[in-house]
Amino acid sequence: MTDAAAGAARLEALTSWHAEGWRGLRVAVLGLGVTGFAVADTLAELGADVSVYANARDDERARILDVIGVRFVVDPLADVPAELAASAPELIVVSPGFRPDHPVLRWAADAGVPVWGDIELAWRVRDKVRASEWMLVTGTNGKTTTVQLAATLVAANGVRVAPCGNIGVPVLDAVRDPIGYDVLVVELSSFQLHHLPIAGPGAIHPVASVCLNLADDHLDWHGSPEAYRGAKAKVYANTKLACVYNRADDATRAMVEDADVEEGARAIGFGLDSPGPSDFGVVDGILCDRAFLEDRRTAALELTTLEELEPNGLAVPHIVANILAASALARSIDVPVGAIHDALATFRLDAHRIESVAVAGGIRWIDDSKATNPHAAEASLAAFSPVVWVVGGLLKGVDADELVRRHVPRLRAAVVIGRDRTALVAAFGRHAPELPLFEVEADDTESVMPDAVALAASVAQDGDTVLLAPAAASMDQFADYADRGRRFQDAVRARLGGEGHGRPATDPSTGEAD
Ligand code: UMA
Repeated sequence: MTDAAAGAARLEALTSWHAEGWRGLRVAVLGLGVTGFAVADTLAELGADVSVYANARDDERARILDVIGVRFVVDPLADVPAELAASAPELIVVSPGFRPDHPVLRWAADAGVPVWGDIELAWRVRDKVRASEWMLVTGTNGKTTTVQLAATLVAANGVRVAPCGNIGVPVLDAVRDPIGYDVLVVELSSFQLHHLPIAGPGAIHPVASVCLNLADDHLDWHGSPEAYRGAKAKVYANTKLACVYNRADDATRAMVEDADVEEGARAIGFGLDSPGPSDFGVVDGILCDRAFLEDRRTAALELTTLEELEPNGLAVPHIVANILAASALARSIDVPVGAIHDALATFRLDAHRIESVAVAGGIRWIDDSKATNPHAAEASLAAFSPVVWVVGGLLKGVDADELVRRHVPRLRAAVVIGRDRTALVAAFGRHAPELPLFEVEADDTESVMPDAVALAASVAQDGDTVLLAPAAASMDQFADYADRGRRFQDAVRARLGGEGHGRPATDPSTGEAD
């Protein structure tokens, strides 16, 4: 056997926490964020010979790596570090933020060094405590809300379940939980999916899976819409019971049709219209399961109603779509509809997701800072009218022109934030030359939101919604979307003083799903 063949055979056999081959395996880990740290810690525990490479130092993590015997190299990573090449790694485990055309990944491809993501590693070692079933959730928008919903619904049936993945908790941390879980609901970003194999020992076999929707995002990372779509489509590979897709988004249906799934897996559609047999949907304000019941040709099961969802701010169309998708995942593993109904009654959305900040003088102020791409802003805009729209930030190579064009009729005015506002201002110029348009020229983090809020207040009228739905990432002016949302809320409260009061932001009568 050649060295390469022996190396491949060794990695092939690494399908269990308890496999012999981890010991002494030379692994290079790329990145020392949340992922890189969990990967290095896991591999050290498995007895591998681990080196971590990152372009910035993290003192706290570096100190712990030192204690657990992991080498840490800080290097700009503009090219392949000499130390990495010289160490001849048998495996590279890459953090999701590294672009596929990164020099180290190109070098690995040329040198024949296998590259895994953290998700593949987690799948291979999932039997550390007890092998749980995995549910996979991806999509351009609504992933995190759907993961939280699905985990809440599954837990309502007395099952030990963890939401994890791109949501912020590495899957490796869930896998190494001392008690273990029956079910993991895993949020997968397109970056994580890109690195996942769909066949062979590293390929996930989920019990159920969903791609919630597909719109252009992260094109700078993937290189093309096709590559982004291809990554998302991997979510359905090898699904055992239910491939859940969005009836209003043909791209997700096509992904299911093209997927290689396990014998007996079903395609389950969700949407805001009436469900067919094998679907989840809405009839006369009632959310229904018409998939997981014997007599689905003639009957449906009631999950909850829009009226019951309304007081908690959950009756907004795109959240209803997320609820239907999460219910489909939960029903695929036999969570009773009664348990779903009761769990939904107490579910709350996270901060900065169409969060109502205040209502004052007939104007409501909504923080949807989490709308970090045009598709998310679309769903948010569709739920309100008339709108003073606070928009802008880092567009990540995505074109917002169409979004602006479609929503002009519902706009009272637009307030453009962000360091580079050229593309958005040009889009408004093309599609709404008459619309009052304000640019926030201040560029220091402190002033952006107070200025934006003052401009919005100067134009908003009784009955309007001032909506922060930036359609863009935040990092040009803020630490992250939460920082951006917090600063918006602070600015609104500072301006209104004691005047405003929060209340759930829902208007189920308007808009469309994502
Ligand atoms: N690094 C380099 N060079 C690079 C890129 C990164 O050296 O070219 C190093 C950094 O110095 C740092 C580390 O890599 O040491 C950071 O790695 P990372 O960017 O992969 O981030 P993590 O901290 O590991 O967090 C990742 C996800 N981040 C990204 O995909 C960018 C987190 O999603 C996720 O919660 C976490 O793993 C756990 O799974 C965040 C995200 O923004 C929230 N995701 C995108 C999204 O949701 O749209 C995809």
